[in-house]
Amino acid sequence: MTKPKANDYRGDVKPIWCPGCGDHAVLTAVMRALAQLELPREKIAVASGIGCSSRFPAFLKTYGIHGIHGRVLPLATGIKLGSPETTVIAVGGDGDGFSIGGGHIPHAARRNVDLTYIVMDNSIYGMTKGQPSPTSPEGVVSRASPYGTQERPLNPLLMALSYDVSFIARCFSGKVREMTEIFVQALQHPGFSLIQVLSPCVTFYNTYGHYNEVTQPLPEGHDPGDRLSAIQLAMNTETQYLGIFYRDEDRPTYNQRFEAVQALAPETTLDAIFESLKR
Ligand SMILES: Cc1ncc(C[n+]2csc(CCOP(=O)(O)OP(=O)(O)O)c2C)c(N)n1
Ligand code: SF4
Ligand SMILES: [Mg+2]
Repeated sequence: MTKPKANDYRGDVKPIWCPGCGDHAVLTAVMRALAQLELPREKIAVASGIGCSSRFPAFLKTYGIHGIHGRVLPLATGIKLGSPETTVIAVGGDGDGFSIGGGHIPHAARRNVDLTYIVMDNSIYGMTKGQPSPTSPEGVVSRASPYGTQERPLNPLLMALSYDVSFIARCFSGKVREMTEIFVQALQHPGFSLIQVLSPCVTFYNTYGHYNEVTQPLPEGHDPGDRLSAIQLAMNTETQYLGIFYRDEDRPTYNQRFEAVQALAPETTLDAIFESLKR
């Protein structure tokens, strides 16, 4: 079999994102990472919520499902439990993942479902034309906040670190090579990985210039096994570090736990269960 190329994973539907949208770079990095890992297309499923970023599965030639707003993690969890051999990628935006869907992250984390969750964080609701999102900085002026937002932004990495997600990283759409490398590692991680991609919305909140200034690689020598150090680095909001903040590979995945339970549970049938309920 010949080695796959990134383009082999490209779908027939052309991305409808605005020219310059950071999500184009994320798509390129995902296709390159899948090719690098030589994953067969029929063994990949990509699930999403709703938003510009959530249109992602349509642009790939893999299995995919464009789900409902905020429910990408339950959807992806179900796919992984039902089809353990499949590599499952969950994608979506900051609104989808941290606002309406925020309540699902701690549960995916404590289950350690073997998923790669890529959040394209543009700090705005792109699809609905530019309302502030949970990661919009204080004071952002938008159509829905003409006097500036009056809320403090959420820090997604600190949140993930406190939920004890087992793989946590941050990338920037302006750095595709580095992003590809992180996706490769996240896809290989046995457990739940959450990657925050700073992915600017050029139409409603263009942050390329800002991120070019404030992003830099994690300090050399950072030990991803050191959660406290990861917390300290994530607390730095002046400098937005890029790279793998935290990684713990010594935990069972949800599928492994299920297999163990299945081995313990007696063989039974639905008929037998209904019979026992009659008694
Ligand atoms: C239950 C529900 N509530 C609200 C909406 C409207 N809606 C669609 S996309 C979206 C936000 C999208 O923002 P984000 O997830 O950050 O994605 P982006 O478009 O920025 O990539 C909202 C509020 C919806 N589709 N469904
Ligand atoms: S509106 Fe923003 S997030 Fe949506 S496609 Fe355009 S640039 Fe991307
Ligand atoms: Mg958004």
